[in-house]
Amino acid sequence: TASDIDPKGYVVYCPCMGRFGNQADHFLGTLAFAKGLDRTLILPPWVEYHQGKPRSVQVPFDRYFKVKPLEEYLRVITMEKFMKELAPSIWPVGKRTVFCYGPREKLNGGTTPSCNAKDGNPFGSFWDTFNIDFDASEFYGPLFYDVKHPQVVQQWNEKYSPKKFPVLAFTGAPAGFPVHEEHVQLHKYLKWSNFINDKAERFIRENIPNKGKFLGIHMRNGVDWERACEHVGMQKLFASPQCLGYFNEYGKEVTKEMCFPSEKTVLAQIKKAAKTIKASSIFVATDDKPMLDKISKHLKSMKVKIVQHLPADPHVDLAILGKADHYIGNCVSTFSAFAKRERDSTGKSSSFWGFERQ
Ligand code: GFB
Repeated sequence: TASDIDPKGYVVYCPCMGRFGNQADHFLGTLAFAKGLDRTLILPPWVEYHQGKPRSVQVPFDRYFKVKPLEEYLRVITMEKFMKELAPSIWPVGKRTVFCYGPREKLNGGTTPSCNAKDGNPFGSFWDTFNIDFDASEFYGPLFYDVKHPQVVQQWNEKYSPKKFPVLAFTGAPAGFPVHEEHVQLHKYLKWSNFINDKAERFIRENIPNKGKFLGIHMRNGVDWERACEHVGMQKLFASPQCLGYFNEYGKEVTKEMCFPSEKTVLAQIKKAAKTIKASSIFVATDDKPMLDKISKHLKSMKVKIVQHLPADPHVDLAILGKADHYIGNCVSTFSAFAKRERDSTGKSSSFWGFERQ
């Protein structure tokens, strides 16, 4: 009904960059952006890349997270609900403008400057999920997302009033990457859905002895990561500010051991942490090599059970990592960073491979 429409307008975007961890970083920044403009945030689905599928798969936001806790921070609506109930009146076909900083080059030529918002994967499949075509492009540059400054908010509202532009639809997240320092704490509004949480709890109940503590570890060790870690030596790489600080106040560069720690380092840190917390089990999450035998051999003098959740489910892995008594993650991975933020928000301890804050 019309009374449901937010006169202050809406923000929506395509989580078009990276996989879950990257998208979560962007999501936190976008929360702050929508809040700054005092608009309702339309919760976009998560974009996934499934093997054998040429186009991305869109998973409704609320399959993984509860909507209600977010409402404590700002007004939100799922994209499914918005498109079904409100778009026909507030954002009808024929009146859909897409926003980008500046024109984006069309993959196969094209002459008029445009956001080309649906060009390529996942861009096309994302908007197609809701049968959205754009009628116009709007280049918002040199405006930027830093709406913590009141004058920036004013500029956005003057240029794009909610009356003229009820929906600001962005080709990509209106947020920085990695997540800005002041937005890290917004993670507390991200609460796993019952669907994910129940799976995590069942796994723990059935596989992790309830006597003694459990250590959760995330090992990012696939070939894509090995390649990404060729860029070590830089001041910043993906999520590295979570360790080095946003101004490199805790370390001047990303090292190989932080990004792609040696087996020796990994095994030694697991043993040390397991001893310190008196772990009776170790939960292993990884995109590739779980090293179960190696870990078990290295810890053979201790009585610990080593478990992994199979088949692989990244969200359940993260939810389990969030519940561990201690956690070791990767400084550079945004997937690791997700678990670290969740644990910070609930007061749980974490450490990192190959890095210690002095
Ligand atoms: O989440 P993500 O953006 O984090 O991408 P990074 C890594 C993906 O790998 C996850 C899978 O979304 C999962 O699908 N994955 C990683 C895992 N660790 C685990 C795990 O412990 N368990 C399971 N089940 N799955 C960035 C990418 O990854 O890496 C960038 O997003 C780029 O686009 C860069 O490719 C090299 O920050 O780790």
